[in-house]
Amino acid sequence: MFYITTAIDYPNGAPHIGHAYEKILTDVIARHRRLAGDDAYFLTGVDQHGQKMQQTAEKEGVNVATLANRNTKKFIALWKKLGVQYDGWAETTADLHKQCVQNILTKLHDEGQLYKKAYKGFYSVRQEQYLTEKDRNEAGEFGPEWGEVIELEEENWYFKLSEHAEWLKEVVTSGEFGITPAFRRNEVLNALERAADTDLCISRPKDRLHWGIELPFDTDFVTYVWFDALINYISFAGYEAAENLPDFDKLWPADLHVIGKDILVPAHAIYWPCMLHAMGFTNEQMPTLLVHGFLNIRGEKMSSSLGNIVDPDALAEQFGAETLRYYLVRDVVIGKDADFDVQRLVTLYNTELANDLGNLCNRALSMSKRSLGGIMEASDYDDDDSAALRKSLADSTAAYNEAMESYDTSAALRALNKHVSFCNGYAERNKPWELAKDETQRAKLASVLYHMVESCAHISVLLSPVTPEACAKIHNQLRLPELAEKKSTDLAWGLVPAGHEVGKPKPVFPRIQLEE
Ligand code: ME8
Repeated sequence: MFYITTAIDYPNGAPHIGHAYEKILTDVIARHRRLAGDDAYFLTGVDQHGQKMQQTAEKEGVNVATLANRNTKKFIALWKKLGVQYDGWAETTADLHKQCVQNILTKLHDEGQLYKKAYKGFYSVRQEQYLTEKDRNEAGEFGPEWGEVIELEEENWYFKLSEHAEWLKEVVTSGEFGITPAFRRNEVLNALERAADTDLCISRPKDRLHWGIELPFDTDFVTYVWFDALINYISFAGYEAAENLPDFDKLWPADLHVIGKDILVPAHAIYWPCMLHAMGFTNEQMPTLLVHGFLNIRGEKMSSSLGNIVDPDALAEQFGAETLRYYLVRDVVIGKDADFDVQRLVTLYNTELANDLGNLCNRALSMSKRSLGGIMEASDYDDDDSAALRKSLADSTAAYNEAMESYDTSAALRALNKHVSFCNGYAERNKPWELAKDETQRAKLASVLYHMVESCAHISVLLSPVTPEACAKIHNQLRLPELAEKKSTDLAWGLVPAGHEVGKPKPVFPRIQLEE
């Protein structure tokens, strides 16, 4: 089973375009795994506890549970609208999750992995963590990335993270704890050099933060939000659970935790593997991380203070959910930052979907209807250009599969578009509309149209993880709904049977006209 998760989002507002990118990327990868013949289990959800949630609730003057529930609904509604089809939904206020976190804390406490100590120091309210001297910048200050920094003195519980640092270095270096893209691994190794001697504060006194999971062995404290949140990946996968949950042994280790670059270090690359190691997970049971970049706005970070937050719900309303899906996984190169650009969204859609693929499907079907009565004939006619088309399809399919294996959705979609462009060039060169006027060219006409229609069938299967609804429409127009059941490994030439009657074309990708 291919077990894939995303980060769980803070529902302290409405979901933004960065949240949407991550969920869509993960959905596309999960759908592609299924297309490639795997079983896949996709878990996502919301991270409802923590100081950020408590602060937002205080600012808005609402109960924090009410805030969490209200905003969680916005996330669920958006994922439905965007076709993000998850199998499991993780809400950290769920009883089963709280129970799992408390069981783990009890076990670690019993085994001497946790200790209590008093600490006085600087604390970043934004990052919800204590700062050390190493966190000061060259000017000797705590930089703006830490937000408001206050001085605190309090007793807390600590996890002996430093005891696992050597081990972590080994598994990062050996690749047993996988981090992709590979350049991110160095970032982790560098961070480990800096942080190897510090333990992790895993509690917050209740008089400061009440919105969290109570420590089972010291009820004056709640659990630090990251310690709670990371556990979602196992609690909702059935770890040590009696409830009606997935079979943990079938899911774990996670094949992929899809996360943004800001939560790689220290949370996912340091805390999480060390927590798993302390719980007794072996090297073979370590998950793999897929780290994506950030979506920025004109080179700037998206933030409510800059007022430049892009709302994916409004974009889906205006341009369609699948237009947004296509744009995000086509334009953003995995691992890299990208600038969100609505003009580019429209251009990519109009060029690659409306003009290239839409045009190919339309002309292939309408000409087949008009000149062959919609019946795809087995024709003996062949020539170099048709052989080149078949080679182009084979090459594009291979490039698509290879790119998708490394989660490079952008390269995969470029590979598909290359074949679509070839097909449109093939139509221009072979002019089926001219061939149809000459009875002696009947065999060539049938062959040319077959090559075009067959290409539409292949492309509509390969593109289906990204634009599932549009591809289902193409399958229906081809009158081949069974294409939805095809695996990428079944895509040999001849998906369209000889003698098959195709349906009428109806534009699947209408052009977007942007008003000035
Ligand atoms: O970090 N572009 O929640 P979150 C791309 N609750 N991705 C972005 C982004 C942007 N502009 N902004 C945020 C949290 N993200 C924790 C996670 S996991 C156990 C707990 C990504 O709502 C970010 O990198 O701040 C993260 O992967 C996800 O959105 C949720 O961010």
